[in-house]
Amino acid sequence: MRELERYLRIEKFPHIWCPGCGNGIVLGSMLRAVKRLDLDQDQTVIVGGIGCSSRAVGYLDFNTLHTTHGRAIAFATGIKMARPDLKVIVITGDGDATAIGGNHFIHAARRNIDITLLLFNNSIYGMTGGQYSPLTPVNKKATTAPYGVIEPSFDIAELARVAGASYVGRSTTYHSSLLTGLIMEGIENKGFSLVEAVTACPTAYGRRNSMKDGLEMLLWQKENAVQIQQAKKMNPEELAGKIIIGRLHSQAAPEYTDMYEQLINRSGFQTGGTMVTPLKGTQRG
Ligand SMILES: Cc1ncc(C[n+]2csc(CCOP(=O)(O)OP(=O)(O)O)c2C)c(N)n1
Ligand code: SF4
Repeated sequence: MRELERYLRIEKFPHIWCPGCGNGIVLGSMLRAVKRLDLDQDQTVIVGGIGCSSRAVGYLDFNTLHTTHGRAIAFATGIKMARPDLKVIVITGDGDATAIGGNHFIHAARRNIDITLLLFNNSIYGMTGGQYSPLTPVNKKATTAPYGVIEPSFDIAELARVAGASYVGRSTTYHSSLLTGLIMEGIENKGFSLVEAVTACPTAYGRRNSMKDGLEMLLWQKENAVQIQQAKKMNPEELAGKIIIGRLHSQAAPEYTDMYEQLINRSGFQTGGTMVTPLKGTQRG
């Protein structure tokens, strides 16, 4: 903890999270990644949405932005477009990113804009008391699904990949050093990176689904996670209900702010409105 103190706004503590909540583990993994990459705090922007997980930005001593529900990616896109030189990391919950913010999510992936999205997947809307989200597994209970969810959930990693993300990784909070490594890879990737962190919300999800506390939820993660290399040797029946972890996808692809820069150069205009050499046919009169 002491080694990470320089990244924290210690005066904002104690934090709001419940005993056994996995959010602290995700945050610790992220800060270890930042430390190992030796990121400059002044050159790094961390954007959060709304929810328990997104509250993390308040505890972080970087350039931080606590935005509106579902809109963290939209704000982050604006920051990256204005200042492509900055590292931009988004912290968001499963409800925030895949329900109200779902549209921003797929389009950021499609553009392959250089943002790292750290998705705290606790399978529920924690802050508002346990409504189901698009990532709540089928048959699990929520305040809005007292007899179990009947909607199939997204495989958010797969959605990111097919939409165009150039890096996708997934880990659990039990596998926190793997999580750190994936976040490092995500930050280093030039393009849209999704790192899904499967985390525990004992308060709004666990107790309603027969997992009494954070420890039991961590042990559940240990039992049910399968490394990608091992998963490739398993059949769909064996993989049912399992969480596949590791680097799921990594493929270099053109990045949006780079392409935009090239467009500016091709157009003969510079940012700030200064005309250099207009393209043939763009001059009037
Ligand atoms: C526009 C808008 N709609 C709804 C809300 C209420 N709200 C606040 S947090 C939240 C859900 C957060 O869930 P999730 O993103 O899964 O984060 P968690 O709290 O589980 O970390 C909702 C619906 C809001 N603040 N603003
Ligand atoms: S409600 Fe759930 S996600 Fe929110 S702080 Fe408590 S345990 Fe964590």
